[in-house]
Amino acid sequence: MTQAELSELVKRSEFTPVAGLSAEDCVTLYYYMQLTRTFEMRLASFYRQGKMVGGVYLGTGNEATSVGATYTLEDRDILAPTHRDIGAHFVKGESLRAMALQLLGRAEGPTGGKDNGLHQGNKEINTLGMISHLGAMISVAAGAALASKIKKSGQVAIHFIGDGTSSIGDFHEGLNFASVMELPVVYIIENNQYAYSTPNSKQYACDWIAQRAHGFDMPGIVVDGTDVVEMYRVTKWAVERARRGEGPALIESQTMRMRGHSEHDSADYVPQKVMEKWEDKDPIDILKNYLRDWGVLTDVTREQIDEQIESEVEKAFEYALDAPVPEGPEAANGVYAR
Ligand SMILES: Cc1ncc(C[n+]2csc(CCOP(=O)(O)OP(=O)(O)O)c2C)c(N)n1
Ligand SMILES: [Mg+2]
Repeated sequence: MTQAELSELVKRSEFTPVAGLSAEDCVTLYYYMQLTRTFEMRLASFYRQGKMVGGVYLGTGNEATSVGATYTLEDRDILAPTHRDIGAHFVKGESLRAMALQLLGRAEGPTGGKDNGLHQGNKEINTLGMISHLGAMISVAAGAALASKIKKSGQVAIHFIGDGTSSIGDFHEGLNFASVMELPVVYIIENNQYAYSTPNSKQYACDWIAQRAHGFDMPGIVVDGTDVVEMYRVTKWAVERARRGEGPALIESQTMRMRGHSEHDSADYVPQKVMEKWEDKDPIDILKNYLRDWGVLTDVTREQIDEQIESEVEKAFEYALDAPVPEGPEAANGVYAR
């Protein structure tokens, strides 16, 4: 849906902006979070139907983090997403069709059907393609911020990092470099409590990963990552600070990976009680309640948005499912093999 279409649906009520977000902004955030959930649930069923192969990593529970943080960016800014951030790609301007073609490995997709993960970047919207090696993009995001500083382009970069990824050496090297060079980059830890089957208690000994920021002499802030408004507010502060030339920041979003590591994983190692506790903090439900309590959207209007999202997602996948995969010889072009 376009911004104009969404704005039309906003209930004309007295609304005091929260965290600098207008009523229209709040509805747009809802649109992107619900779009992400709907799109990803289709992927989950495609995987079960054998229509998708390989790893299918969903961001269920991470929507407020990736959507809320990315919503702070200007068009010129740089997004370095990770494997839970389909929502961030959408906010930055990636089309549903391109994303559907990519994830179904179609020839017309951004990687020509050579890959079906979130490894695509898009120069038009300043999104960097990630690689799977955890931690490798931390220095790449710092490098993009260094280029911005040298060119005086005013661009800020944000990069998402998993809790498990924060244990990798590259994390310390990258954050140290960013701080020493006073780079305009904001690192966001998506602390979703698990790295595959490893719980946080086996990952780090400190209370918060954000505490490490002080060792690099940058701000370290812990945020309730199930609350999109909080996520936006804190990230906005860090992005504006970085744009003023005051250097990097580390934000730790506390949230939960509500599904397995990938769709093959039942996550039966997560205690039932832990999952139930987080189910009560579903980021989309929290925003729905805000919208209702603030008088911004009636439930009926919100359901209209949901229906519209269903049809947009349906259309994108209908196109992608009909689109061809790359032909034999072309499928091997540009692909490294032993
Ligand atoms: C260097 C490296 N080691 C291991 C892996 C395999 N691997 C991929 S994702 C993942 C878990 C990452 O956990 P986290 O950083 O917390 O992100 P999450 O998946 O929980 O969002 C692992 C171990 C990898 N891709 N790269
Ligand atoms: Mg994790």
